[in-house]
Amino acid sequence: MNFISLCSILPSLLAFVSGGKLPEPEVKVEVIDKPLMCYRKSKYGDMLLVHHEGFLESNGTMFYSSRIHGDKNPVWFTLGIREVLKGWDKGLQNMCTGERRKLTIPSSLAYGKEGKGKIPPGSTLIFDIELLEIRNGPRSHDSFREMDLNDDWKLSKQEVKEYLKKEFEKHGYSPNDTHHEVMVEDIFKNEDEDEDGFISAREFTYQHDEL
Ligand SMILES: *[C@@H]1O[C@H](CO)[C@@H](O)[C@H](O)[C@H]1NC(C)=O
Ligand SMILES: *[C@@H]1O[C@H](CO)[C@@H](O)[C@H](O)[C@H]1NC(C)=O
Ligand SMILES: [Ca+2]
Ligand SMILES: [Ca+2]
Repeated sequence: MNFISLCSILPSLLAFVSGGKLPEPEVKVEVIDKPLMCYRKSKYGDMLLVHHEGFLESNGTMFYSSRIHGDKNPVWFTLGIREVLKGWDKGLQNMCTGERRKLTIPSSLAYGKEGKGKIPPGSTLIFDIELLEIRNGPRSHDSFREMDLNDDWKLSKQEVKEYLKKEFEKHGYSPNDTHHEVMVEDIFKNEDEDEDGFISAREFTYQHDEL
């Protein structure tokens, strides 16, 4: 086989080798209402205050409304750290204060094959979400992503150490393994709240009250 024909079949060969992976499921985003003025758009790491209603796509039943259920107050959450459904993290970016969106979320980005409570297994969900306020997250989402070298959404001691080393070098200090290890132990003592040996995105984002 010559080079040219190899090039022409290579893409399909690669697609085959990678196991015909299904495309990443997507959230369908529809803007219901958008304010005239938009001073700030939501991004990963921001804290968002929302009112929301959730419906089953199958028959339109509303399974939750923050205006009716619970304490009837809107809820705060941090965007992009999987504190909420994956479909919310994907579907609520670049949103203006005062904007209302309808999200159609496939089950794989919601409660999956198991379902939950009133939500049957494999349910596609529809949410009507109104963004009331955006605030700065307590810590930068970007720096977490930068430190999380293997993208497993938690920081190992090794990853934190690598980060310290880089920071030291950036500021003109020579790295010192012993010193970094002491620092890492210190950091984990404060941040690894559940003591599982990792700093999760949530542990990272919410700083603990200083004693
Ligand atoms: C809608 O579907 C859910 C789950 O299958 C079921 O519990 C509920 O009774 C249905 N509601 C109506 C109005 O059919
Ligand atoms: C490295 O750090 C340790 C602990 O802070 C210190 O005792 C040691 O002198 C340092 N080594 C160097 C080469 O700077
Ligand atoms: Ca990691
Ligand atoms: Ca932990």
